[in-house]
Amino acid sequence: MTYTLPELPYDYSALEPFVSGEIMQLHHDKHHKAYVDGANTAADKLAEARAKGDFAIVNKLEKDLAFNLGGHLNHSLFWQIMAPANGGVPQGELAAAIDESFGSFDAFKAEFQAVALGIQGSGWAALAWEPVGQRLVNWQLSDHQANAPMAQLPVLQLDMWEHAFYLQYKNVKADYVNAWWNVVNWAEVQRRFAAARGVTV
Ligand code: MN3
Repeated sequence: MTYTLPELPYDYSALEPFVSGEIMQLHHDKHHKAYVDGANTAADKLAEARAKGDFAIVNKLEKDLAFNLGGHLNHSLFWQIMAPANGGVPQGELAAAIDESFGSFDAFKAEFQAVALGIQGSGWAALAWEPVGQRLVNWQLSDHQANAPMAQLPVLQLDMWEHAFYLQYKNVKADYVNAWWNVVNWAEVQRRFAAARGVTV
């Protein structure tokens, strides 16, 4: 199979003024595309290695695949869980699960924000359904793929790589995070949460 770059579900400028159209265009067309291409290259080279029975560089290829496929998956989710500003908040079962896991929506937001702002280097803040403990957990993802155990099911992710905000917010990450809450698509987060809760591992 070949990984492909998904279309953005809205115009580049749809998330303004919170995320600029210039950032969205570069982010989707250049950065996300590079991860799609990188995942395909790594997958192709792994297939070649299998065909030859030569696994001398399997260590490098597995790391390349994890990084680039991580980038592809993260960005594919990221576009979907954003939408033009609607000022919404979580509803129903998602709101109840957030309350149960974190105490309150405000407590969740404060923790998620601290997770995002505390990332050293490049990474993501991720709210995921933890299917073993049956609860929601905030993870601090290093790069695209490190610092979280397998089988976490992400329902909300925030890109904290500099390419996601620097053109607009420079080094003031807190302004980026504060602005971003305005474009969270809680209906999509709820849809993903409902699907994730049905998974057992
Ligand atoms: Mn990015």
